[in-house]
Amino acid sequence: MINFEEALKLYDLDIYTLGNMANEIREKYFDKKVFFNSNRHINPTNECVDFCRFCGFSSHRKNPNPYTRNKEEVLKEAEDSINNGALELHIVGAHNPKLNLAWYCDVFLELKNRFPQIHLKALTAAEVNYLANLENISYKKVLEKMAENGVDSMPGGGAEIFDEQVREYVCKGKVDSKTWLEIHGYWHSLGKKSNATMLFGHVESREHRIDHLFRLYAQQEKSGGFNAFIPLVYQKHNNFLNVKEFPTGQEILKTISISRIILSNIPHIKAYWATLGINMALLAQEFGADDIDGTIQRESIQSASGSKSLNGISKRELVSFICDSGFIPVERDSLYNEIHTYSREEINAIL
Ligand code: V47
Repeated sequence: MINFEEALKLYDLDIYTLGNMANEIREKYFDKKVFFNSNRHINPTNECVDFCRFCGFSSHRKNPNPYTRNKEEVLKEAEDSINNGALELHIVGAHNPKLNLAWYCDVFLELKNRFPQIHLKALTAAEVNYLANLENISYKKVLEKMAENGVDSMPGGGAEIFDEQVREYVCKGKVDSKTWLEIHGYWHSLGKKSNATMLFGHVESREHRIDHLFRLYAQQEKSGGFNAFIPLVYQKHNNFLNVKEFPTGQEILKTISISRIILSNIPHIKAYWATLGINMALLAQEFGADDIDGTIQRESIQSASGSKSLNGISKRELVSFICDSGFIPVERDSLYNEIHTYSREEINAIL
């Protein structure tokens, strides 16, 4: 394992040298495969008691359209998504006292009863922490209830940047870094998997990113349940972070490559196309990433701040883009079991 200074120095390498180092690792494990899944994002509410400066999704002065769905509306949305081919529901929202733990558990249980085959990926560690405070119970209790009521895995949201000073500025009041990591650790101890994110390209420095990666590495050594790391590129519109300088393409690719090198104990690096754009997400596959996320169907968080991901992407398009970029599209389930590998002939036939 390299130390902090050595990790930081990786940024000084030229993009090709660094990219090759990361690509060697991704090819050793996954050759030319690019993983994706058939998923659907469902966001039951955008009414949030917390205030994150980077967020354009929650209802506030710049996005004055508050909504809170009822259970039937969420179930209907889920049913439509499943009819459209979703194998995973990614359910996250805002910190809203109208939707308590009992409400979420009721929805999860009903979803599992009606659609037992579906994988439920739900509630970020930030939401878990919020619900624990709302109910005046421990986060452990919240996680146990989620598991009892059918949640299969947890998404990686809410990590933002672990450095306490940056965190205080960008998302004051949200789950603290130590608790975010502990929540994932306890979830892993229940035999469950989760992901981890990092929001970058705003007010943080390279040092803050390396620190974030090192904290994740250390947690993974302890609890081992992270499947994927997802470096999310900050989208600038419709929020309250007054950022003037954005990361260059090279800085983004270097950050992805460095993630692959440092996080040797996390199997997958996801280049989330909703924050990178599809072309950059494909290019990132040559710089250490091996996953691109999925069809999504509807994306409300990043698109609220400017990304072009509102209506997801069709499976046909996704597999043909992956194949045209010289890679092998592999549809996976939510736990990275391979479902189907697409050949060029098959893709030509469905286009
Ligand atoms: O934690 C909010 C981010 C995250 C902005 O686990 C923004 O597979 C960019 O975590 N620009 C939620 N990002 C999304 C998330 C996620 C997405 C896809 C897959 C998985 C997974 C997890 O969205 C939040 C926050 O960091 N976010 N605002 C913005 N302006």
